Amino acid sequence: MPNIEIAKFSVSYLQILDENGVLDEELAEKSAKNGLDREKLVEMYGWMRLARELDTRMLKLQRQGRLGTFPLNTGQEAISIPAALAMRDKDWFMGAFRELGGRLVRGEPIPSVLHYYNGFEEGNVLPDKELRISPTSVVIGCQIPQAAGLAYAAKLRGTDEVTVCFIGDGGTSEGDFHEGLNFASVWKAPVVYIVQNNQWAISVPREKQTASRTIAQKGLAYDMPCLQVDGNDPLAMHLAVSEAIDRASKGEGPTLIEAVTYRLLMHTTADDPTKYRTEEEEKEAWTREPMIRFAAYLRAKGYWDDAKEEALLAEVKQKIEAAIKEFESPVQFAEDAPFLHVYGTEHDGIREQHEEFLAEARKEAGTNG
Ligand SMILES: Cc1ncc(C[n+]2csc(CCOP(=O)(O)OP(=O)(O)O)c2C)c(N)n1
Ligand SMILES: [Mg+2]
Repeated sequence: MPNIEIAKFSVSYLQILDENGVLDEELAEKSAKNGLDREKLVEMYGWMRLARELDTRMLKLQRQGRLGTFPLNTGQEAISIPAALAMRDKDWFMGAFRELGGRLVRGEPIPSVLHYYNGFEEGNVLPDKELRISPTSVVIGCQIPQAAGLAYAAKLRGTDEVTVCFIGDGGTSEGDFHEGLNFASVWKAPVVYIVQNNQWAISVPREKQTASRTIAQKGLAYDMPCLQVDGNDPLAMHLAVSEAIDRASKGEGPTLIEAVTYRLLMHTTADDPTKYRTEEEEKEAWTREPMIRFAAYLRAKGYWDDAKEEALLAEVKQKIEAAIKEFESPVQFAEDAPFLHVYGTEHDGIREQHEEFLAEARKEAGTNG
């Protein structure tokens, strides 16, 4: 029997700014033409600094008993922030739970973030629906087919709106991942899937997660453009996401981007990574984190200096403290509020559960009516 090659595949890797702040000039030019001028670069660095400081401050609040459990974002700022900056206002941001920076860029208020992680679902009720940010998806993978559906609906309505959906490396082992990608590809749904491959799914390391050499190649099975990107390089992420959004908005369908990064801190505040990984591994990862190389690059370009850093830090800290003050001032969320906002339209099931909940609450309060 003849052995005829019927298909050949390859996966490419994109990096523009390496860990030493050294640039690929040709690609950098492409990135500048794509909108990353001096002003946009400095803006991006500002968002990254805000996200890093907020993460650090939230960890302290949690340790002081002033905030509930939350997932740490430190080290992953160069993924959701450039992605959100590459998005247009009309696009949809569909997060998992490790996209703090991107949410801030899209306009999610810091007090909303804090309320959510303090156990109030109301943190997901954003003051402005037009922000087009989905609620946090704690159920791993559930947002993947939802993103395909949302994108397909936008297409059916005749818009050119694109959905940008985030997933963790662990999320790619869920059935939802394959169902979502399959649907998106068959129906050419305008969606960009970004896998934040941070090497860990709580205590499960990347090599136990999948035997695939790359996570990007999982898109090949669905004949979807796919690539691996240095997820610690904000320039590369911005370019990759911009191009994918462009393709999707022109009706050319979905893209899968594997953003390679590292979860520098614990999974959530309830986790202790010293139980399952070494200090050496963490130390090595810190040498590749995104803020140091980005600052070095901006300084080399003459866009950044100590005085600017100091001023930015003061501004960011002030913003965070003001948000904490707002978050900690008395607020009354109605105990039945989730029944009113989780679904966009009322339906019998929810109405029934709502009534049951109110009856139970009245009984507990001893008022019985
Ligand atoms: C369906 C489901 N199964 C299990 C969990 C428990 N869980 C929460 S986070 C997590 C690991 C997720 O890892 P990954 O997708 O790599 O995202 P990361 O936390 O690294 O950002 C697991 C298993 C869950 N939330 N949902
Ligand atoms: Mg992970």
